Amino acid sequence: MSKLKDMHTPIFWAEGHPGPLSAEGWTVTVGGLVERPAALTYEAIRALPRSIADARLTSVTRWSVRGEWGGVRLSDLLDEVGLQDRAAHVQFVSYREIYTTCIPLEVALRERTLLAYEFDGERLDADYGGPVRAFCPYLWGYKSAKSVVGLNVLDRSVPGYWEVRGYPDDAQIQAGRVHDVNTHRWRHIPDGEVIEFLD
Ligand SMILES: Nc1nc2c(c(=O)[nH]1)N[C@H]1C(S)=C(S)[C@@H](COP(=O)(O)O)O[C@H]1N2
Ligand SMILES: [Mo]
Repeated sequence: MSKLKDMHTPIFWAEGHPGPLSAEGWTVTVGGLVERPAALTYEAIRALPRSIADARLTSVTRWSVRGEWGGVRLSDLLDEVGLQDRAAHVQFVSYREIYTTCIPLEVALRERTLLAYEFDGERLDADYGGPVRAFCPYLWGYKSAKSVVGLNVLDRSVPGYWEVRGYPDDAQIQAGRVHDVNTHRWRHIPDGEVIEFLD
């Protein structure tokens, strides 16, 4: 069990649950418009500076879960590989390469956008996108690709799994009611990013 599971956080695997995934041998390739393309093992990702983002993952299907997401800031990771001048978007590629999604570089570089491997101090299991997933609290949850095996820095946004099925590419969080997974209550959220606990 995990805290996310204890709270009954929904588990979304639109492309099908991959089954258990092991951190051992896990590699994230980083390519596209970078100076030094890399293949980072799970251990190499863990060796990068660890950051904690107290923030919410908020789904367009109107639920939201808050906790301390731990991982490496995407900005720190991208510093390691260096960006080329034309870099403008970051594409995440999930395990099996069926689920992809892109976020603007400007959002990728914000302090709470992570390549996350923990929630409230526990390692993420495959249900919740372990061993490493994108975590981007500034946009709807479909931008937070799970079980990431690739990052591609691009000069344009490539529509991903949900974007080709009609969800907006900008994924701006809209005001309204969401089910708060932590408290089992409905709460109102304002437009825009959902970062701190909102009353
Ligand atoms: N690979 C993959 N990543 C994914 C999804 C998915 O179906 N497959 N669903 C997305 C959506 S719509 C949301 S809201 C969050 C949900 O994260 P969770 O399943 O860990 O709660 O994951 C996102 N990342
Ligand atoms: Mo979602």
